[in-house]
Amino acid sequence: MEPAVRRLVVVSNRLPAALRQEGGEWRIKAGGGGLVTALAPVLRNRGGMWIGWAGLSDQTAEVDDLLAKFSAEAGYELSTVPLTQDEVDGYYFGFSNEVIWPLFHDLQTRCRFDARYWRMYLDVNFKFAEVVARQTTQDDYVWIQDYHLMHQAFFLKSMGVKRKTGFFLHIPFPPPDIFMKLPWRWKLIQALTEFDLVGFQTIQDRRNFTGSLQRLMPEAKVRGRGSVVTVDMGNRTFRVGAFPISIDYNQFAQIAERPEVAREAFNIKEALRHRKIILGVDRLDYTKGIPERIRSIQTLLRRYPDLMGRFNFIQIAVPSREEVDEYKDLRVEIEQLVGRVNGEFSFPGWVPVHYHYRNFPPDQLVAYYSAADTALVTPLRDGMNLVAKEYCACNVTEDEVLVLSEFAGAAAQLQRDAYLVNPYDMEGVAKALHRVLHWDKEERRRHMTRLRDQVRKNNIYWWVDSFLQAGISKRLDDFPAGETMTYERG
Ligand code: ADQ
Repeated sequence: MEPAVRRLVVVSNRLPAALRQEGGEWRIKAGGGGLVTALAPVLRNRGGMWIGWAGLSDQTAEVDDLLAKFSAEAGYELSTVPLTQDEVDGYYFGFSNEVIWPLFHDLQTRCRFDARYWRMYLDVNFKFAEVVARQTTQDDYVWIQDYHLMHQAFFLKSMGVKRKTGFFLHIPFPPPDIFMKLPWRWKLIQALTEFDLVGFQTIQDRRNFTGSLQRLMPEAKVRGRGSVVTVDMGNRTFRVGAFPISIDYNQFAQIAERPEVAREAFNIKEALRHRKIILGVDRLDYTKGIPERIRSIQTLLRRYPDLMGRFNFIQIAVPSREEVDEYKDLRVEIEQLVGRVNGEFSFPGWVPVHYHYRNFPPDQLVAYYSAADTALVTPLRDGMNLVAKEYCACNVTEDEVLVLSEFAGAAAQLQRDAYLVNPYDMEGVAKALHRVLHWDKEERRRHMTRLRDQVRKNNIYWWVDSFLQAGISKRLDDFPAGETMTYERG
């Protein structure tokens, strides 16, 4: 029988709080992005803890106070791992974002394989592991998140610290031919075998991982079938599974049903004179395929001039990694493309592409999801893509269409009812858009109803349950919620 697990401890690069200075004063708010969206409801009021970096190289008492206040409101403990600027540069901007991020998204030509990055990545992982060792006990389940922290179990074990560990990779795992290009491939894959459970977004990612593992460590034998399998390393075993992450479906659907959000959605439609709306929503990142998407819109208008003036494409891009040159260049490229397409096709009273470069509050984002007739979710490669699922949850009228990249993890679950496209094939995307813009109500409803059913059933709580079940034979409800619990299970 499994020993009792007392607490759930999440470890990620960033704490789920974003700090910024305004007029000399620090302010704090809940962080954005897929990871926080997914995990904050899981820890709330269940006696959990979140360990991570606060996002600053110089943490003052004022910041500590803000974090303590945030923690009290969030309903779980926070524990910070302080990092210096050099550490952030080497481990975060360097190894995580210039090596692993592009490599794991199959974009190896963007990688900078710098040995200094690798050393700093190891140093910082060791530092994280020291905090994890100090802040946790053998009764905790330590759930490590994402590609920044792949060496946690390895360092905990090398310190002689026994913990039950699970690791979840939010981004894809590349095919063996691409993974093999990593100069530190053996050490990295060996470190992953030290977790008790390694989770991926899709079965294909899991296969890519076991494929690379068997090439590099031929003693590894994979046993079992289904979404979770066992890997036998000779002297020990660990488990590997596919756990497609999801969203809090009910929360999105409920926001979409609120009268003020429905009104805002109507206002958006009215401002665009009830033309069809095609929507893109992404972090501004080169994996999301935003330039290719805008070119697809250009192709759509060139091939089908009858569509002139009959739809608007709205691209919402949330600023991301703004300090990095590559991201600055991408922003310029997107802005130029928007200008070019609008310059080519606008006429009095109609501008085809609307572009917003900012963070949107949840209500406003949901209003856009509800107003849109078609979501165009076309990453070049994506671990999952929560936007695709959020869009379905918000379509309470079930009268909309999801056009989805076949290279998003979400395609594995949604392929039957999303219209799948290859984001590199701009003619193909244009054709797909032309076709779905002409779908009748019945066809739209048939597909959207099934998409929503799929996301509702396989929601974020299902994701947590399936991971915990595989990791420690427990479910989320086994970590009892306190009286102040503020949300309901979906
Ligand atoms: P991300 O790459 O951040 O996540 P995604 O899954 O699409 O990608 O999540 C983005 C989140 O940001 C969504 O929750 C969305 O609502 C929010 N967002 C986007 N634009 C916004 C805006 N302008 N204003 C406010 N919020 C906005 C990583 C992986 C993904 C994986 C997730 C979860 O890259 O593949 O799905 O983690 O595992």
